[in-house]
Amino acid sequence: MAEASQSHNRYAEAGLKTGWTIPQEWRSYTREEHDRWSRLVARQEKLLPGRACDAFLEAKETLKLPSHSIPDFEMLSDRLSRLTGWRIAPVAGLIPDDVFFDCLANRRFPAGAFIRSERELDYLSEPDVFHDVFGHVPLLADPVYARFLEAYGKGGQRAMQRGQLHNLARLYWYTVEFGLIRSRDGLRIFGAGILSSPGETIFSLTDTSPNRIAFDLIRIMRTKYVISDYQQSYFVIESFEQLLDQCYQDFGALYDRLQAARDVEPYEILSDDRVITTGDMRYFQSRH
Ligand code: HBI
Ligand code: FE
Repeated sequence: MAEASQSHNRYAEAGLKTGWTIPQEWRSYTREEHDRWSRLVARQEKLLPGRACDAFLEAKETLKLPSHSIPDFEMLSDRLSRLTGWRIAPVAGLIPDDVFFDCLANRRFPAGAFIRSERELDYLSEPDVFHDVFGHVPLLADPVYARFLEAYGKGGQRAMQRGQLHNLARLYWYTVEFGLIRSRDGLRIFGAGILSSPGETIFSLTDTSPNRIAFDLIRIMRTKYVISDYQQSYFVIESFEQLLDQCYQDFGALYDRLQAARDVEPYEILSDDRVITTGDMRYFQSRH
């Protein structure tokens, strides 16, 4: 997520001048921008029933996430905060790690206020309003997920002090962004990076290429990731309770163990992994 976005971003300067949270200025979105939101939402809503986890689909209804216009963050925050206390903080793009963690620790979700350009409809490297609000915000209405993400934010300071942010960032990557969850009817998606991508929505659940491996905290924190392509391994949680339970602990001892452990490549399977599907890696081989 480090590449500079080439889309026109009317907030870029405001962010630099006034701190990291900026006014959303909802009235300044153009008809084209609202229309782009509508098309992105429609495309995902066609794909997500039976693929996204129930908690996500239900929360999207409970929050009345608008389908035809970019949400007003204040209005949406008012509904969300009544449920779990979380609010949405408009930002211009990526913010520094310490600011990001501080937001999460205080139940503030930093969300890009700008929307991707027409050229970037399928993929962009910076988090925009569609990725952040459509992808991330609904699950913040789930009380258990809400506590997990707050705990993650609180863990950030500690990881930074220890120089092990890369380990913690991998947890975020393989759960909050690209996580799968088991349901009675098979695997479902909860990661926002998948939920905001039509291609990866299908790929992550049904393609024969990637590995799908049961969630294991330390294993995930050892696993490197590639940012600009589909994942070579997806990790599957049992429930948000499991996620919260595993992460609601002092990571000090984990970090000590991680220092002694080697990194794992994104495609690797380890002997004690609980493997759900072993990928044939066809997609990734064709990309070389
Ligand atoms: N800023 N706006 C924004 N969104 C992110 O997801 C984000 C960020 N800054 C830092 C950051 N993520 C990473 O440090 C974490 O994912 C670990
Ligand atoms: Fe994200």
